[in-house]
Amino acid sequence: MKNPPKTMFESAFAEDTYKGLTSYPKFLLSKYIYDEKGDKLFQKIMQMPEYYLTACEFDILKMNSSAIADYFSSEKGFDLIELGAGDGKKTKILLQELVNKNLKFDYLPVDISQHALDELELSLKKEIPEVNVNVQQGTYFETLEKLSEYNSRKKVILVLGSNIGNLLHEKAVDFLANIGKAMSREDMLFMGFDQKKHPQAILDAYNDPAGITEEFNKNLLVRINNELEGDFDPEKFLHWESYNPETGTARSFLVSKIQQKVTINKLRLEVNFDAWESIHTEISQKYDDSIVNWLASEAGLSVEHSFSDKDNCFKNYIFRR
Ligand code: AVJ
Repeated sequence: MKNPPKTMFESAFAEDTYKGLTSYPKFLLSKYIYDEKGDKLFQKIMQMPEYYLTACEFDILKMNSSAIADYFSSEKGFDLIELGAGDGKKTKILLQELVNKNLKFDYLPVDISQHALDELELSLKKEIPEVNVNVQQGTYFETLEKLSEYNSRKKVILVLGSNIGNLLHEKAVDFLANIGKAMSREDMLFMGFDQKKHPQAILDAYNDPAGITEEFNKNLLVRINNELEGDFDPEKFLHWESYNPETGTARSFLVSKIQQKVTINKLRLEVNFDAWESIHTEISQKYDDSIVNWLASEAGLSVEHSFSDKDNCFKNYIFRR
């Protein structure tokens, strides 16, 4: 069956998995890593010494919180809208500073997971009770659209953690342009971009010796087993990372150690792997100022300011329309 009808699939995950495993070369989409177990593994990754991104961005926010708060500030108050809030560890530095400065604002974390939002709201109540929290369950763009319809005061949109790095440039431009559509002239976008650096540091961040990143990557196979009745043996695949310093693209793969056949019942699919055949699973794009400026201009935005750590390991940019 080359082009099975849409109705054959029980979910987007099923459809995308079918497409990826019947393509050549094979691929899977990294967004499906993040079920409950994937979320937990990513929390672990953020605490690994090799995963420098989190510590670098934490330092940037810590060192520049006052200047950042001044950029955000608005006389009539503002809405701080965070796309993909996670556990809010980094955001809390900014929230504390905004509270210290007595600025008028509401914090609107946006996430697909109501559970993640509930936990964030609870921890904020304990740690920074002065913050008005107004959680938004939904997809980024539905929520942004909704908010730009109702709201007249300044919006500051926050995207931390270089989450944009999972998108190829063309998709990244779409992402930025979609955010831009929801922005008025006084609004701001504050976004993190991991920077090009020593290739070995990047390879180490995505290939830790403890194997946490490997487990994170293989969670795709585990999810296929659990949700689509697959029979992948994760042991029969190895995690492989590559980094191209010319394009700034880090790529993750799962490589079949042997020739093997995998059955996925709910897709009514048998997948054959040659020995050493790969499945591409994730990209983690690295940037420099000229790439970020180019992406911004393609999306109809411009860079107003940027903040970086002492080693230029990571940067947070402020964009306007
Ligand atoms: C959540 C997309 C920023 O690409 O660095 C971490 C995900 N993948 N280790 C990244 C990830 C492997 C992460 N982002």
